[in-house]
Amino acid sequence: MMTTVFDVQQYRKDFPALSQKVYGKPLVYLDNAATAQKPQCVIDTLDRYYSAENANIHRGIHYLSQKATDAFDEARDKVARFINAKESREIIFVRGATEGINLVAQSYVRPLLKPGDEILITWMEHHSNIVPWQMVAEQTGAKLKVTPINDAGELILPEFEKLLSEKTKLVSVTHISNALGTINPVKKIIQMAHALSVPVLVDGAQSVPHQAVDVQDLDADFFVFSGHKLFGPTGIGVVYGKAEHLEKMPPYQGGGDMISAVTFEKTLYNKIPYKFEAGTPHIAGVIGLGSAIDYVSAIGMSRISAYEHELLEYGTRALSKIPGLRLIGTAKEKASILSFVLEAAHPHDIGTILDQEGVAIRAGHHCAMPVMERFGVPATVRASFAFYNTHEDIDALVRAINKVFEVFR
Ligand code: 7TS
Repeated sequence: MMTTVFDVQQYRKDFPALSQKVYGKPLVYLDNAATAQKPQCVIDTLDRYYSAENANIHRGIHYLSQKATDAFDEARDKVARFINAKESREIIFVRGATEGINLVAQSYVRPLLKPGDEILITWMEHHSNIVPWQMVAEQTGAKLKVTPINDAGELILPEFEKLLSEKTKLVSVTHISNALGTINPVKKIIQMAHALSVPVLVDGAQSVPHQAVDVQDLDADFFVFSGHKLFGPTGIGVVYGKAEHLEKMPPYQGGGDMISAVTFEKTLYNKIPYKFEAGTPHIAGVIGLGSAIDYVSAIGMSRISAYEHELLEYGTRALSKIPGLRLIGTAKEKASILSFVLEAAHPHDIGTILDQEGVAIRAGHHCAMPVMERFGVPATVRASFAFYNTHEDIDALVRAINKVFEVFR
């Protein structure tokens, strides 16, 4: 078997933003869980679309409209193949993971819920996978149940099993925690839920950029993610839903393109996926996302995971040597996120000092306030890696942390 070297320096050249300096220092971009940088091919795709192919889709019969429509449809096929959906019509374009979860909450879960029914989530969810369920619970009289996590930041599966019941109408769980890096055993969770005929939504916002995803192998009922964390444009995201669910769901929003016929007496809805895509979509975003998927697929998601795992191990070893540094999130199964606090300084002050050194991280609660509460910290510093990060980036992070000690001596 041929083994290929992971040529990170070559890949870095594809990302123009990475070669810049900030405050006269080379940018070390470690905020990939918030959003990822874009390769030139994605930027070129957007440029080409707006320069030469801009037209609305599905409406015109003219040349440009046909071209844009073909590119749009092709991108839907690419997304379907990327996550191994059975059919392209199971792919719905939305603004991002957040809108995707809201769509499932309002169109799938809300009509099912009666007072006393339950939605089961976990303690490590992003606010986007908490608040839409609270809203739908308030609208229907249902209850939100939360699976606890242990001190390493792993789900406590026996507790999950106890909380699952015939009252549970949906389980919604993140594939990878944005605040802790924990990789959840979603396949097992789905099996446990399906044993009681409970459908499962997987929040894949943090997983699709870092590992291969196969929605059929997982047997997920719904799977959502955002394009911008996958090296694609902002404002575009995906809901995968099994066709059998999507067929039964009412539309999320009303408007153009989601209908097959309108009279003032009655509107007949379009077939899936169009039923869920009211109005002119983010055409450039969809085509740009297709280009991002081509780009990462050519590198190979399993090679990306293997390389990032090595980065994580190197980073974990390096940070563990720093006196007074406490890692928040030490799960056995972890993705390339290092969240930590220092005894010496507040995360926001650390963030400011790191920024001055050119090291971009996020300091705060990471839209996961219950996680912060669970670990008894107001905030953490979070370094999150992508496949274009290097061992030198981690060395720069460690040097910048040492500066913090100089300031807060
Ligand atoms: N789910 C998870 C697990 C996330 O990490 C995020 C964004 C979302 C949902 C929402 O995605 P959006 O694209 O709709 O906003 N997470 C982060 C983060 O960790 N820092 O900034 C955004």
